[in-house]
Amino acid sequence: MTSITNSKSWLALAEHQKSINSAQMRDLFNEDKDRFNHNHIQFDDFLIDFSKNRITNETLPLLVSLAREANLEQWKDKLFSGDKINFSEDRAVLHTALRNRTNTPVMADGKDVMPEINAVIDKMALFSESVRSGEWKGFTGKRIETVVNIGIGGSDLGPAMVCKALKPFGAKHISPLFVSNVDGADLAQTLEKCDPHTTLFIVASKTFTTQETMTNAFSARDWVIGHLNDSAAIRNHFVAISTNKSAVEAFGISPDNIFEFWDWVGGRYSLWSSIGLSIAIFLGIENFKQLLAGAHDIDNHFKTAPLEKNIPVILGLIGIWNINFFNFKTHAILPYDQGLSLLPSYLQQLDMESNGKFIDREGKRVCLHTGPILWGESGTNGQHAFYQLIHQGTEIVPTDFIMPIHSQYKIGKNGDEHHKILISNFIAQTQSLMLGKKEEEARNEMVVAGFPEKEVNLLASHKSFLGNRPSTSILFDKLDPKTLGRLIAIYEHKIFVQGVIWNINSFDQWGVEYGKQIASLVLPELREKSATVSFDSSTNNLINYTKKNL
Ligand code: G6Q
Repeated sequence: MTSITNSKSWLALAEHQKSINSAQMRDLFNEDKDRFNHNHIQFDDFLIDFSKNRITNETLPLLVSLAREANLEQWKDKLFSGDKINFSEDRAVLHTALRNRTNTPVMADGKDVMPEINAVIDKMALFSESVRSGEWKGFTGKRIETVVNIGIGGSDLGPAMVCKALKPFGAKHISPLFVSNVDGADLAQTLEKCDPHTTLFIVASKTFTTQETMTNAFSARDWVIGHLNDSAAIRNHFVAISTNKSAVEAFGISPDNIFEFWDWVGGRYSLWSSIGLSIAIFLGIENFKQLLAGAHDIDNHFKTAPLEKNIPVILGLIGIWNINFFNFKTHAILPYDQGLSLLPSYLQQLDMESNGKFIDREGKRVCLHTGPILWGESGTNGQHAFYQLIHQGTEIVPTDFIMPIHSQYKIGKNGDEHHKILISNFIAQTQSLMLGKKEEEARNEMVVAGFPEKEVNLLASHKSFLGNRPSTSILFDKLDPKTLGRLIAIYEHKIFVQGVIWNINSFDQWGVEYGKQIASLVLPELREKSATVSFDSSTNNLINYTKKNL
């Protein structure tokens, strides 16, 4: 395949970028009073405003042509129909089947996967309900009050983010906790909050071999057995989610307590599978199904909406425009919702693990920038920290502002004063990033405010803002399970769109596998008393210094 950078639309976009490189969004808004109208998409209660990006009326048609030239429509078909598009692992990519609430057959390797998916959802329903109702008892006959998910990466971030985001929908009598880091502090501090009689551990690991998860799981097992004085207690206090049944059984978890999933579910796309068990227990299975239903709505939208009106497509293309044509290499996720404070980390994995790749589908080095460095923090906290750089730094950071119109909580004056302040901050930020403030404007402001001339001369430039900084706003009515499902699926498909255009496989993760492979190289050396000499001088000395002082 010839590189996308030689395609007609790419070359046209490069020319177009040159012609608008110095255009100022504030002028574009002044010249076209309707700019918002033709640069937003509405989908039920979702409003996606992309008008504060550095685009003109010519940009989107060119970007959409690029998507067509990259065969996006055909790639969408391959995604949904179970083709093995994760060719480097010889796997289909079927997280969309997990939330296929219409139950139309989805084939993988010639077999409809829907019956198996539905059977696991039914098993999750029965189990989560028995834990919530108290029918499932701990070894000493007490009901479960704490559920600890032990997992890492894709087996942790999704459930942790969702349980935090949807806390108001959660059971009041069950605390969901998450342990991921092999740093013993993580498990130790979590266990301090747990009563062994009333704690259920979910060991979540697709492979059931991940060093961090297994180390934490073994220590948690020792803790339970140590407190309850009987290894038979494992049956009541441990369940597993894995594709590796034999390893789970070897750990001592009964086959009845294994929740299955499949190799065609990538770790970072797995919260929709049984990896979501902690979500189902905390929120209840009906809310878990609503989460699935929300994602399914976006799957349908992504499948059927014309490219020009397709939310993930437009977001993906604007991302390409910013990264590849403006060279803006990072992207900030700024949710104005405290519940979504883990969303930046969640999306960081989803995006950077999917598209942080320099080898294309033909095995050659790509000749363009791929995945952006994704980062972020909830608003308004970030405003008092890194927004300084976003407003006045030398690096331009495109941003996604995410905002529910209604809060999950009623508190303060009239029950909504906090939320009005939050909304006003979000809107003010997007406006000022776009508008900026010329030095002359800063000077005039200071003169009107009565500052002495000397101070005006000293400070006007410091108080100026270049503006023209791109942002996209994503609004919805209220953060609930269905809405969150939609939001996550929008980003999943956005990432897919970009991977298609960059001609990379968004679904493998050899960088992560490499980390797993090298994790055990140093450990034997740390256990060995004699001096280590087999590595480079820095590594040898780091090991030897540690051993000496351990
Ligand atoms: C996700 C990655 C990675 C994975 C973890 C945990 O796409 O592959 O984050 O989820 O490394 O792996 P296990 O579930 O196998 O323990």
